[in-house]
Order: sequence, then structure tokens, then C-alpha cells
Amino acid sequence: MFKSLKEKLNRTVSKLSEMVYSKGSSGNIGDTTVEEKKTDSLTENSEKGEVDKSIGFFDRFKITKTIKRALGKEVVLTEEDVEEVLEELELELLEGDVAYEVTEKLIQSLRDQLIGRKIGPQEDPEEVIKEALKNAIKEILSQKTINIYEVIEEKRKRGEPTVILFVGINGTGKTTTIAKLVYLLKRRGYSVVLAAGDTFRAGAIEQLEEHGRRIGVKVIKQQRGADSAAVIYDAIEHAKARGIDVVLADTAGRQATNVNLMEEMRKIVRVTKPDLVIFVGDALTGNDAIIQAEEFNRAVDFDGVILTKVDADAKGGAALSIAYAIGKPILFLGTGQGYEDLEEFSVGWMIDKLFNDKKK
Ligand SMILES: Nc1nc2c(ncn2[C@@H]2O[C@H](COP(=O)(O)OP(=O)(O)OP(=O)(O)O)[C@@H](O)[C@H]2O)c(=O)[nH]1
Ligand SMILES: [Mg+2]
Repeated sequence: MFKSLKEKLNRTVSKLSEMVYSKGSSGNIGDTTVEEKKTDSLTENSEKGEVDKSIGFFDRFKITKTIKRALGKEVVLTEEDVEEVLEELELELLEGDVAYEVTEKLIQSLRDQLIGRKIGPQEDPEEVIKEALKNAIKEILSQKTINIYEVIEEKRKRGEPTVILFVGINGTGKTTTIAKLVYLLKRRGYSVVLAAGDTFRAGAIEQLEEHGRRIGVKVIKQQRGADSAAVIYDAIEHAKARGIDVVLADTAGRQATNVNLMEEMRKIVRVTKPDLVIFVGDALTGNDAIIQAEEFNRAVDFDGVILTKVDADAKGGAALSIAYAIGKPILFLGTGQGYEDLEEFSVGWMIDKLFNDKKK
């Protein structure tokens, strides 16, 4: 997940801190220490009361050479110090499908934070640079988010179901995401009904029904070709009659260029008045996901984004850019094909994935 973006950010941290060290060097680069550690094999042999003489010195003792680096004097970062590295980062981010305005904002934020920054001998330059990057990313992802559980609770207090509509282009993962969300909502104790609002694509109703069977949730449907808004309306009526907490409505995938289907989507929103409209975008499509989101947002003014297939996305461009570009928060991320592979998005989650996660 986000492997190449992580590498780019880490390279930037290394390059800038290298530069700080070279500027702040007082002639000697800290201390060099040699640690001696017994290797496991030696311990095992010792337990048996013997030391295998054939194991060489360097096999038996792991020599760890740690160069502790410290600044010899205070360093003040100048524009010339950071410019080259930031320009490189700028190009790399653009190549990694980070949107232009997001790249510009990120670089500007780094300039603002770093130029003129004094780094004292007590400070760790790597940490200082990392902090600046983290702050820049936090600024980009500072959209007001929506807590869907709060929305559901609010509606529940009024005795009404929460209606969530999922829209997006073909194959982004709408139907799968709905099934994942059912899984999450059921675990939190909410009752759910699904609306088979994709009455357009062959096999779409059956696909949703199959998910419904597997996760144990009812699907309200009509025949293929039926009016999508009517199906979703039925599901809402069903939920009201039975006191069901949440209606998750599937819709057909559509290209923004398909005038009829875009008009159908607007009609669905007009008729069913969903509490939340969620745009489901495929992270792997990078900048295209952002362009599609802009088009859908113009058509229905959606509330939030779910980005899917993040598990297979090395670039991280869409994840970093879409919320800032559209001005709507990312709510969840699809991180795999299993029902449990849906993670709640937060700035902290993103920072953690980019700077701390060592596994992926
Ligand atoms: N790796 C991965 N695959 C995903 C994720 N979400 C969905 N998929 C896969 O993407 C494919 C399409 O998913 P669907 O849920 O059918 O997509 P859709 O948007 O409903 O597609 P249409 O109804 O045809 O518009 C399926 O093979 C899913 O398993 C994800 O987070 N990670
Ligand atoms: Mg679908």
C-alpha cells in the first residue's frame, strides 16, 4: 500500500537531513560505537555446553556499527538548501498521480515550514523534516469529515432509517463496498436492508443477492430494467415499516459522459432523498478517479468518498488528492476483496501508513 509514495517521502527526508548534517558538521560526525551481541547459534551451542569452533569470530559475534549522528552547530535552512530537493519531490509527486493543486500546496507548505527553520544540535534533523511533511499532509486532509454512525444515531432517534446511496463509474467497487459496510454495520448492532438499485447491468441484482445471502441481509429488488429510484424507494418503505436502521442502495456504474444515466442518478437522488450520497472511486485509476469525482460531484453534490483497491495502489495519488481536490472527505478505504477489508479513513491513518507502517 502506497509503497512508491512512501519511498519518495522517505527519500526527501533523507536528502534534506543529509544536507542539514553536512551544513551542521563540526568536523567529526558524532561517535562510532561497536556493539557486540551473541548470536542465537552461539547461545544454542553454549546451552549444550560447547562452542562450535568452526563458527568464525564474525559469525559468533554480530558487529553492529551504529553511527550516532549529531549536529555540531545550529543550522538555519535557506531557500537554496531546500529548493532542489523540493523541486524533485514536486516532479515525483506529479508522476505519482498526486493532483497538481495538491502537489503545489504540499510543496508550498514545506517551503513555509522549512525555509528559515533553525535546527539545533539537540534536535534530530530527520524528525524535523518528517514533522514538516506530516504537517503538510495534515493540511491537505483537513476536510470536515462525516461520522456515519452519528448520522445513523440521529436518524434512529427520530425513528427513521438512514439512507445511503452509492454512486460511481463502472467496476470501481460499489457493490462490494456495500457488502463490506453491511458487515461493519451489523457488527455494530445495526439492522440493514439492501436496495438492488442497479437495474441496468446484467447480473447486478443477482450479484447483490449473493452478497446478501452470504452476509445475511435482505435485498429489496425488482426485475432488471425497472426504475432504480422506485426500487430504492421500496427499500426505504420496507425499512420504515420494519424499523430497520440503514438502507444501503446500490446503483449502476455509469460514465459521466452518459447523459441518460447521469440524469437517472439525479432522479434517484431527487426521489429517494438519501441522507448520504457516497462516491466510490478506484484508487488505482489515480487522477482519473479525481476527474470522475468532480463530474459526479457536479451532478449530485455527494457527501463523501470511499476509495477502493487501495491495497493494490503503490502511488497513493488519489488517496492523497481526492478529498482536497473535491472538498469532500474520504470516509472509508477498501483494502482488499474480503468483507472485513474496509478501513475507516482518518488523517492519522494516512500518516501512519506513510511514515510508520513497516509491514506493507
Ligand atoms: N483488491 C481490491 N479489490 C476490490 C476492492 N473493492 C472491490 N474490489 C474488486 O473490484 C471488482 C469490482 O467490484 P464491484 O463491487 O462489482 O464493482 P461495482 O462498482 O459494483 O461494479 P459495477 O456494478 O459493474 O459498476 C470486484 O472484483 C471486487 O472484488 C478493494 O478494496 N480491493
Ligand atoms: Mg455493482
